[in-house]
Amino acid sequence: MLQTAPIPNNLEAFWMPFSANRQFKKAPRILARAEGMHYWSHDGREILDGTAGLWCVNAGHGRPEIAEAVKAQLLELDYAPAFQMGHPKVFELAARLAAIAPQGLDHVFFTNSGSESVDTALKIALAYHRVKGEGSRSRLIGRERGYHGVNFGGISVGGIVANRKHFGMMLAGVDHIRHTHDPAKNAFTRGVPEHGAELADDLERLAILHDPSTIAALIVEPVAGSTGVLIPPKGYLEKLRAICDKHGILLIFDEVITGFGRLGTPFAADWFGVAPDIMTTAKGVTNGVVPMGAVFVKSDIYEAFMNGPEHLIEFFHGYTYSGNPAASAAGLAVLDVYQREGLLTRGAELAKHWEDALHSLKGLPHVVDIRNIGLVGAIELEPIAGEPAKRAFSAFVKAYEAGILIRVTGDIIALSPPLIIEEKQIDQLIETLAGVIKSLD
Ligand code: PXG
Repeated sequence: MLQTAPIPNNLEAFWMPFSANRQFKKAPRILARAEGMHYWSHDGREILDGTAGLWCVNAGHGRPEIAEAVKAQLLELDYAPAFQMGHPKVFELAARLAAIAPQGLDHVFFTNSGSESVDTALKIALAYHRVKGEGSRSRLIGRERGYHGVNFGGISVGGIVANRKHFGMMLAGVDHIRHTHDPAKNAFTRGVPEHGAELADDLERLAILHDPSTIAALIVEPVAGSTGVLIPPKGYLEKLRAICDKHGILLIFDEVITGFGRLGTPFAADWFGVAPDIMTTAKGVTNGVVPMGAVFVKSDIYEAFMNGPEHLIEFFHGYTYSGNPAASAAGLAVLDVYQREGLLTRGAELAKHWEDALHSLKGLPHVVDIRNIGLVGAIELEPIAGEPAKRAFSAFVKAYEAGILIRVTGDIIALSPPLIIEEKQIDQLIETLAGVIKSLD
């Protein structure tokens, strides 16, 4: 099979998303092929995938079962209108997803991405209160450093400054609780940090400030991913749940990254034993191969919409491609793989080896913190004075040259390999990364 690919003659027309376009186009990193734990670069080098693509290829690359299911579906029924019509696989997929979801989350609304899942969840929350006769609940609360995709709802509740500052006023009536990162107390913690559960009280403060009767929902990532892996302190999510319950605020977990086995349980809600009212997912639902997102809601939320004349649409929302046949077929085949190979809990078996390997990097130059949970890890580097993000970006480029794919955000290296990774591949990833870190200026 083809192991190399030509660099396209014209790199100019494509405006690359979330990329340093000029740097890339001077020294392109083109991927030619992928299989299992590896990519192959355009010039035929094997690259160990330390990030499951972009946190999505949980079952590893090039799975023939998934490709064949999508091909068969496209030949049988390529597209079915998503509104007022259905096709078998979307119902089957929703039922199978509901069966593995945390308890009570037994209805599924399909989207095409994490960003759409988030905006869908926010709209469900607002509309839910309205259909229940509590239309005054129109405020949405997010958290500093949160990442909830790039659509207007998501950046409004999100807390990553660079993703917000260019885009005007966004949604009105949004506020944010504080983030949970406290390196002074928690640096180099293995797993869940001890300190910081009281940060959840910030929600109580906002509830008092705005009056609880104006607040529709709180959205948080159970483990913040994109901002550089922030693991919630012990007892923190439980406290958020309790405050939401006290005030009738819906709790939305954004599990776009943590869903589908990333922490060693099917969802982060399972890991922490805290159940949200709404849960957003994408990425791993199809192993990243066909765009799809899924929003899970509790029965009483779904049922609240099921009133009024039966011929009328209950929720004025949906996408042309919501639950489209190819994505649904991919989702079903992916669930088969996850279940056959035990991948939704495999991370738990590897977590200790992963943790030990990551923390072996402590003491290397510039390393100021290491964090881990399940099969997620982060290594925070001291920034170069006056040049934030440069040291980690250089680590990313050098790592790629050394044959490993890592992600960087600011000066934090994030790792989230496919859940099929073997212990010796964890060792290879971390040993190569150690060499890269030692070589940094
Ligand atoms: N919510 C969360 C928690 C996410 O992590 C989204 C929503 C948006 O998903 P879409 O499918 O619209 O991109 C995400 C996406 C990274 C990285 O390296 C993270 C994401 C996407 C790309 C890169 O941290 N998360």
